[in-house]
Amino acid sequence: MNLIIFGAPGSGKGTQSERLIARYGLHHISTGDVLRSHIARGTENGKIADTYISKGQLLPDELMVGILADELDANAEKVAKGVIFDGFPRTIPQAHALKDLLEKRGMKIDAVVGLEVPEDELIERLVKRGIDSGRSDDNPETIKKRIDVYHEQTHPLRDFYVGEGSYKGVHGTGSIDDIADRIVKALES
Ligand code: B4P
Repeated sequence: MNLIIFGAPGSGKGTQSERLIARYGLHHISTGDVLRSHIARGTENGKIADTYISKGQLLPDELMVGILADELDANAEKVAKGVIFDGFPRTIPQAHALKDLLEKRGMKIDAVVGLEVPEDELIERLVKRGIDSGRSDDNPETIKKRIDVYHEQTHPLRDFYVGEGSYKGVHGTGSIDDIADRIVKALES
């Protein structure tokens, strides 16, 4: 099974990915984590990523797709057993690129889990995390920018995947356990 976990910043993608990995044994690719690892190691891509992330902007599609392709190649064996994509795709061109990258590997996306959370709760969660996350993008000004970018560039993917017949919207507020149960029900229904 190959899944995309989709939602606004702070919708709980990372949190619920952990539950799905534990249940289905999927390989986790979080593009946010991949980029933060590049930044921590001081790679060329990390230096570029840092300039976008700290402003709450998305990396250019071409660069991001190249980084994702490297990640798929570096973990080919695990990837073949099933993947959860967390934070990718974030634009329509990235969705097309993902389709091509997977087709070349004899794979496809089976479901897109969309975590639906009201904006005031997103802001509250990220401001709370920012108190001790040390992340350059968890401050009120950048959080607002990230949510604006989500509405402009990422939210249109919801209709794209509804059109593909793979979108499963899940109410993303309440306890982490309750949301995990809703996701499993949506996937297994
Ligand atoms: P990400 O790391 O993906 O950042 P994010 O969208 O904010 O998601 P994150 O994983 O942090 O939060 P989550 O929803 O899990 O990306 C960071 C940056 O990298 C982007 O802004 C962009 O610049 C760049 N980037 C990444 N991918 C890219 C791409 N494809 N193209 C271009 N650029 C890209 O929320 C977690 C928070 O909510 C936690 O604090 C958690 O404790 C809390 N939470 C979760 N569930 C909860 C619940 N039920 N109740 C209360 N709190 C809850």
